[in-house]
Amino acid sequence: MHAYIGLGSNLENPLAQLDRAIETLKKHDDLKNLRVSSIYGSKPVGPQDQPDYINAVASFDTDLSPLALLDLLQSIEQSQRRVRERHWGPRTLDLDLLLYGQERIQLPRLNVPHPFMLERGFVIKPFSDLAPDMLLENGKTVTEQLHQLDTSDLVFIKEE
Ligand code: A4P
Ligand code: MG
Repeated sequence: MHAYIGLGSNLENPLAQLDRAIETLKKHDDLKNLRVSSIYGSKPVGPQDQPDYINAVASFDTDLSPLALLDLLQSIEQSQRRVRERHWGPRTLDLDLLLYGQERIQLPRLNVPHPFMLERGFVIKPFSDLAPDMLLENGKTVTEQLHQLDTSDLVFIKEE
């Protein structure tokens, strides 16, 4: 299955957090053909009294089931000592499963496609680096969706 994940960090040297997570993903035997977008900075969505974020999107092929993949993402978050304090609050590493092929998954632990991905410039912009012409669930291409969003606070940080 071809999967897309979102990576985010706003604590404890965010660039190093993302680089470390990407290295872990690259080395993992169950993930093949890993591709990573550029990294972008943005203002926090949600509570404003927290540092700015950096975000990226990665894609890969995997035979892991959706829940096994979620377990893997959560174990990587844990290994980078993510502090889970409050909803939408600051974090050392956030890994969200955005898409798992075309599947729609509604489980207590897992909602795919990620419920907020279409509204978030910090997801759709890096997504458009990897798959600009891909059709989203609303029938728009990633590029068309990007043009609907306010991305004025997004800054390019670096190419992976
Ligand atoms: N879960 C359900 N669906 C998924 C999925 N598709 N991928 C469950 C990953 N996890 C999923 O997530 C809580 C639970 O969601 C997990 O245990 C999993 O079983 P969490 O990451 O532990 O908790 P959270 O922080 O309360 O919420 P959430 O929904 O992950 O927050 P978001 O949506 O990730 O928002 N602003 C900017 N600029 N950039 C950001 O990256 N991120 C957030 C966090 C807020 N503002 C931001 C950013
Ligand atoms: Mg999350």
